[in-house]
Amino acid sequence: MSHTQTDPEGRIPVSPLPPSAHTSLVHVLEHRATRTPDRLAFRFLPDGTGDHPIDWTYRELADRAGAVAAHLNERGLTQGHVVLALDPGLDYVAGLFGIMQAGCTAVPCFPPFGRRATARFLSVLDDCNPRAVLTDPRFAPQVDHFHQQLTPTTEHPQWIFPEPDFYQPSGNGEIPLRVVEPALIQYSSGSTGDPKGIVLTHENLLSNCRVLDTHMGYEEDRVGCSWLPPYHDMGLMGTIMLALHGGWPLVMLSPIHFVQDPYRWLKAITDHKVTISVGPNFAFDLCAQNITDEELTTLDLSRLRQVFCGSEPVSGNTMERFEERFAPVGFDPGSLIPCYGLAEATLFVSGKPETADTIRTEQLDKTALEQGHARRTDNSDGGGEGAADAGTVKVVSCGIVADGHEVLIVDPHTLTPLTDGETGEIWVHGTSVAAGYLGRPELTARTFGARAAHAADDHRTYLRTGDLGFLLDKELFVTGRLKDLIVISGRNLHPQDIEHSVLRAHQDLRRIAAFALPSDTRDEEEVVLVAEFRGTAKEFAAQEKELLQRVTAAVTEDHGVRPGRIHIGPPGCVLMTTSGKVRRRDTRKAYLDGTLKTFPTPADTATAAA
Ligand code: 649
Repeated sequence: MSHTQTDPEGRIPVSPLPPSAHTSLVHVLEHRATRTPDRLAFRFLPDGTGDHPIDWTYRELADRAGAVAAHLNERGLTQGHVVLALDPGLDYVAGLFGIMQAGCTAVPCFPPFGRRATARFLSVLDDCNPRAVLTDPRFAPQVDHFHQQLTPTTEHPQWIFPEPDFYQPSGNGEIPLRVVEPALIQYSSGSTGDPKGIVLTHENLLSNCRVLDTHMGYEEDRVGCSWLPPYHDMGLMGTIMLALHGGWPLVMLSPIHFVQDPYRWLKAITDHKVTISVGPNFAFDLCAQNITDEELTTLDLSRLRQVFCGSEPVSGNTMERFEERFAPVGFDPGSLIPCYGLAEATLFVSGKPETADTIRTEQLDKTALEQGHARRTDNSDGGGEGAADAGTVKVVSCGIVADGHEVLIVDPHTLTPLTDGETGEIWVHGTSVAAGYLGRPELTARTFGARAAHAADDHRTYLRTGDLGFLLDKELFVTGRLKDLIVISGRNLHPQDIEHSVLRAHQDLRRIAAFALPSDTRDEEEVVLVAEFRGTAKEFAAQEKELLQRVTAAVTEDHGVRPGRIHIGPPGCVLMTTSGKVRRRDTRKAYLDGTLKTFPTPADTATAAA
């Protein structure tokens, strides 16, 4: 949650403080437009090359954002969600800050171009019920069609199709600056049918900028370059907001231009004397594989000092290939920064320390790692040496945790914190952690309000990332994703949460296993529960009906799903590991095979007695 002081209407008061002390990025923009109006803020390469760059200074950006804010306020939009579905470019940046400056909450979304993007766009509209949509005039003819496809309960938004004069300050009257919480709803890139809007406060956005600033250190001549889509955390909070906050220019090109020809990224870095950039692992592979010898001769990567690589597993081999391919044109391997983060934590969670010269890789025992233990097989020195042999795996460190933030590695079943080198779920605490998911209190409580077990002195709540990893000498290694075992109607349910509800339903229920099975009657999965009852067969028979009712009520109430089947049996019916963890998959298998322990039925008893 935000720690920012707001007035009763949720507005943040305007302040004349320097950027480090500002309460929103809109204030930072205003500050820069006043102090350094003529400095270059953003440069966009409309055709992906250096031929026709468009430059905006801080003053120009602030004027255009102010014009957007004034237009919105004139239309009665002084709060509420405004979907921002413009194409990548400078107008998008003006739209972003203009929406926030108007007092509204920005909801960035890919424009509704093509079937998948349109489906996604409509599901975002249904989920956040925006008061307005800011998108390109070419979509104007489709508005009726869009409205027909929205669910009936979604109010029709105002559609705003900016023509070029939209961004021109009208010059009459005050430009509003009324910043209201929350700042932004970030839709995670997950499934279209189940969009989850992550609610970010102004403090979340600033916090992420501050920790990245601290991590990166100060550089006099910093220039950034990004081709990432501006609709998601990495291209939005990681580049546009970070550049504005830090006061250095950002050169932007469209993701389409990058994918068409990855050379354009490295050429932009060369031409615009770029010192910092970012991309997912695949981008480094594309460049290492596709850039021709002839193109290579036109590149100079010697000014690059920081290149972040995150958002998917970082491959040591990819990094090596990139280093080798571009060393002849001045690329310094020390500039690569493997990093980890997620939109639920605004963006950045960890990255290679500024002081490290090389990427740190560890050669680990494969079998041990599969069992959750990071065991070195040699004296890996972080040099990124050749391919690992069959029994080992090479993992790349995602560096140290963001300043002021905590990462816990937790056994996802017992919720007990694990020690260095043990694999578990990655939990994060800190000011960058978002307020929650829009309109989903239970999911928010489960995901953002976790507490560790057996950690009496730790009263913090944590974000459960759903990722698996381990810490080694204070560095974070990400090893995979914790499979959400129960998926019902597009919802991911953690079995341990359901089991917890069952435990609380009745004092004589002890071990529980929850898992999903296809429903017999409906075309979807359902929750199946196996629970141990601490009592005799006779006691069970007397209480069976009440037990079933209580369990059903507790699970339905806590999780919004009604268990499809419940098996209550004697001790031993839930299969456990020797260390006391529930073996859900094995219990599920035994359930299907009909080999679970059961209480004898009255008929069994009668037969036995005969
Ligand atoms: C992850 C974002 C975080 C993400 C980025 C720091 C110009 C140039 C550079 C610049 C500024 C201007 O994927 C990246 C750190 C950027 C600084 C840029 O500075 N978010 S997400 O919500 O879409 O997905 C999160 C999930 O992705 C996976 C995890 O499953 C995570 O839950 N993920 C990784 N998996 C494996 N290894 C990693 N390193 C991962 N990072 C994210």
